[in-house]
Amino acid sequence: MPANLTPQYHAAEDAFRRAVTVEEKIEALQEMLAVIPKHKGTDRLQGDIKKRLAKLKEEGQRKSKSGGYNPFHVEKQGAGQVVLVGYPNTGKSSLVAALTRAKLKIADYPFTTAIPAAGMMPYEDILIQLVDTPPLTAEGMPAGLLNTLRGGDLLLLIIDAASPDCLEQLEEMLSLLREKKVIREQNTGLKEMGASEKQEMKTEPEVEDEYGRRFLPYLVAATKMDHAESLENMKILRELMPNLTLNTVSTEERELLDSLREATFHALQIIRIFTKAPGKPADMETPFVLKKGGTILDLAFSIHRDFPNRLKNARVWGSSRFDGQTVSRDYVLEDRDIVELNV
Ligand SMILES: Nc1nc2c(ncn2[C@@H]2O[C@H](COP(=O)(O)OP(=O)(O)O)[C@@H](O)[C@H]2O)c(=O)[nH]1
Ligand SMILES: [Mg+2]
Repeated sequence: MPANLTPQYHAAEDAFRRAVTVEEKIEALQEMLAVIPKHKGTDRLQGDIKKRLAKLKEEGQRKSKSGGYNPFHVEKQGAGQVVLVGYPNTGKSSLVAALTRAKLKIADYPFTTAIPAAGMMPYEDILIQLVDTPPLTAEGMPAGLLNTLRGGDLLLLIIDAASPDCLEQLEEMLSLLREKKVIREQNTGLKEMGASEKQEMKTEPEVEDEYGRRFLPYLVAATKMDHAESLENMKILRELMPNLTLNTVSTEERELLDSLREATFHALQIIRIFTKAPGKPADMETPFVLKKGGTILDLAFSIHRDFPNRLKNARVWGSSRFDGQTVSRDYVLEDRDIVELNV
């Protein structure tokens, strides 16, 4: 029996996908349950939603019982949240300090960073949140860190280019994150890998976790490029992992820092949209940020939950065939488009 789901249901499901906090997720699931057409064809779906709701409520209760404050939960701010991951002394805190104005403890001994700390990184007209974290260890992850990672939009895996252990650390880090299902299996291009194994990894289906969230994308950055050994180490790393996209960086080199800002922006897969009121110039200072592939409807939704209902028409300057073209609600926007929404 077909489910015949309504636009109302799809809108609620959309809200669930956008939800970040447990509270938002619960709210969205309740809405889904409220508007889902009640008949045999949706029985299983209804059961599934109820199960997810129960699980989230339990999670929310656990949180409030433990006092409400969880240092490993970092509230999202800005255009995207990028969580740094790496072993001790690889330069995570220094990098966050160099890219943001955050004041962080930096020292030549390990475990200076005990809990996550965030700073905002300017990139052109937006701010991207960087989260510094306590390090991975030989035993794996410190308690709580997994939640911090899962909460992010993008991981920035940090290795120390000056260290002879950097290849080993990168491999360990990748396998740990795969094992914890934070990142998906992927062909990293290791030469010693057999051909059949590579094939298998490529065809690995995109799996989601129990909340319908996808595995996180990641970037790899090698720090301390100003060290004498770094260039040679990176040459070897590139030979052994030819398919790896490696961002080399140093707190001492402005250009490398700027390239990393840009790589981070692109990896976040976001677009910036400027809005204008009819007959007025656009506000070119503070763009709305949408996921790549975002539509007029997504833009309206991000301005206000009710906005899509009131929207009469929209005009676009930028990606449209001509300036000020009237477009439909499902028009896919591009980075730096200007949009006029009329109600
Ligand atoms: N020369 C150089 N030293 C760095 C760089 N980044 C970090 N360091 C040094 O590496 C050590 C560890 O840095 P820290 O940021 O605390 O590493 P974390 O444990 O990963 O947060 C400190 O002594 C830093 O001054 C860099 O780009 N160049
Ligand atoms: Mg640190």
